[in-house]
Amino acid sequence: MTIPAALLARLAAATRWTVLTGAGVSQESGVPTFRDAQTGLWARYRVEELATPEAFRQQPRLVWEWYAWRRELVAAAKPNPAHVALAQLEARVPHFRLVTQNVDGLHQRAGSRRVIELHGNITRTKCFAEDVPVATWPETGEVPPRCPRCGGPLRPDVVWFGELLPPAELEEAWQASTTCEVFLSVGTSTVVYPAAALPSEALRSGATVVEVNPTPTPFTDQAHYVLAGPAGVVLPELLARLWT
Ligand code: BV8
Repeated sequence: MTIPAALLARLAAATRWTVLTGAGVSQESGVPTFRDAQTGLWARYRVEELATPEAFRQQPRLVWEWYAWRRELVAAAKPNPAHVALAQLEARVPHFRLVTQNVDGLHQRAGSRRVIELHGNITRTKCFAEDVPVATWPETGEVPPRCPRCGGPLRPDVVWFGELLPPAELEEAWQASTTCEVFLSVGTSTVVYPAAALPSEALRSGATVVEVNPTPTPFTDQAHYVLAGPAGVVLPELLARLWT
């Protein structure tokens, strides 16, 4: 992987980094990306058809079981060198912000201490009616299980299409994107808004913007640098070139 000397110099001098990650960062952990075609049981559904409140209202059992399947897959997955490199970056860079679209919690399992989760976390559950977290519930065999307080159906604590992002996390991500010196957009197809607007916001605010992705995205032409490789290879290489 050739990393331009000018980029290495810029990164070495920067004390304020913001990194935005997408499903590509977890791809090398065996977690399928959204661009990957759905497999097996879910092959006939598109993500946009399942990850919506309407889908849950119409087919609560199907949507709950899709997330239960993804939760098991994520629980069995291990953080990969990309997640580890980002945790190491957090320890080395004075002002480091990690913003993720991922809901798999692998950044935290790799040691990242501060993760801005724009789209929630699949390991957390909340009440569909009250929109408040629910940690435990009586296992009655009913699917989806019911909220112990109001009896309404439980749902995963993630942001579905057509739902607003958590305001605090979105504001923090916006701040992190408009005040950083360098912005890395890693493993995202840059198509889902408002998260997909963050790289452009960083560019507009004067940051040096780097895209890390093996394939081009709608943002590729605007990035200052493109490191066209898997995050699990590029990010450890970047650290090795900066700090050895
Ligand atoms: C919102 C959590 C305001 C759930 C996700 C019409 C009606 C309603 C809304 C809209 C509409 N039209 C547009 C919208 C807005 C909509 C949107 O942007 N839609 C898109 C499809 C056009 N956005 C929303 O609805 C958002 N809310 O706008 O609220 C509102 C409210 C009402 C009405 C209007 C507006 C909410 C969006 C959040 C949805 N939730 N996830 C769950 O996970 O189940 S989105 C999900 O997909 C991800 O979180 C991520 O954000 C998104 C894209 O996924 P990526 O992470 O980018 O992954 P992807 O698979 O796409 O790409 C992987 C990339 O990795 C590829 O580029 C690949 O090349 C690369 N890669 C592969 N391997 C590697 C790699 N890179 C590095 N290393 C590797 N090894």
